[in-house]
Amino acid sequence: MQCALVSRGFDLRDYYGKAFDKVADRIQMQSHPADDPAEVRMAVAWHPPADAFDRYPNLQAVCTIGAGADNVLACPSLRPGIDVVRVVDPAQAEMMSGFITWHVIWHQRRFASYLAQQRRSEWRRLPQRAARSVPVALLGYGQIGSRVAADLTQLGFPVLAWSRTPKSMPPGMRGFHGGDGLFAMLREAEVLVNLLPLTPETRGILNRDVFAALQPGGYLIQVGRGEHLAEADLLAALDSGQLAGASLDVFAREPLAGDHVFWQHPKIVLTPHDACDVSNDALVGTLLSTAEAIETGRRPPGAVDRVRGY
Ligand code: NDP
Ligand code: OXD
Repeated sequence: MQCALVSRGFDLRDYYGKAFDKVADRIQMQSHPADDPAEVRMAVAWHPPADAFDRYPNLQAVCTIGAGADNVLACPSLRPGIDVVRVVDPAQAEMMSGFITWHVIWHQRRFASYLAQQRRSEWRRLPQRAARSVPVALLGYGQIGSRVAADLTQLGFPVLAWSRTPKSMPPGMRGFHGGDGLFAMLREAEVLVNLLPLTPETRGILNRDVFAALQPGGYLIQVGRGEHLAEADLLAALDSGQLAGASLDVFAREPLAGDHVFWQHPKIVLTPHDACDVSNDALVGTLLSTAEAIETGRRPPGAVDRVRGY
């Protein structure tokens, strides 16, 4: 099967060439624009150019190279009826959980203060706080959120989680849903972790009302999408002390501009959208199952609900 590689700003082969080699006997990868567009029935895409899919009249499915499908769903040339398939990867959920846990403990154990003290050669012990006294709220309880919730619970943190639909939660966690549920959860939380997909309902959700509802001196861990965050509201919450700090991995404009205020902000820890990529193995599995579904006339596993937006 012919598959077009469609992205803006970087070469997908640089990241996932090994995965493409593994499926080469079944799926032939063509750089976009492909020479024989009518033969192309699937694509791998990340931030595709606006007109990218116009070229392929027989395109049936587009695989993302990530857990989030928002950048493909937003492409104007994605015709109705083309399936968008995201990668669901337990190995990625495990690594995301490690990343998030590190930032939760960074806040709980006051490592930002200790780093500042070290820079001043200052020996001073700060009050210790047990994990059980630092409630963590998760926005999103899906593939990744549920793994993070389990791991944080294991470490003793009280975990609250917000989803669109009600969930039955394991012991030690509490679930919330809907607008009222969101604010009921936030009022009990000190750390807020954003693990939502970007949809019309979730765009801009990290805003002043949400920050104000958290316990004073709260902390934000933002690993969803940059467009979830109202940047000016975050800066105001950091300035007022309502938030003690924030860890940011995703940004509305990536790469983040060199003169952006976030780079030098003393209360912000910043990483370049690096919380965790999907693994080669998971991408191989997604490519093969998508090709097989197209060949047998089925909907590919992992196809997102295009109306719901995730
Ligand atoms: P899932 O689709 O498995 O889970 C999404 C969760 O969000 C579900 O619990 C869903 O609720 C909830 N949700 C969606 N819309 C709403 C809403 N309007 N109100 C309340 N809850 C809502 O996604 P993943 O866990 O796999 O990934 C989540 C996101 O994490 C990705 O979309 C991506 O943005 C981000 N990500 C970032 C990475 C990074 O490197 N920084 C790496 C990987 C992912 P319900 O269960 O009811 O459907
Ligand atoms: C993402 C990913 O969706 O890296 O951000 O998987």
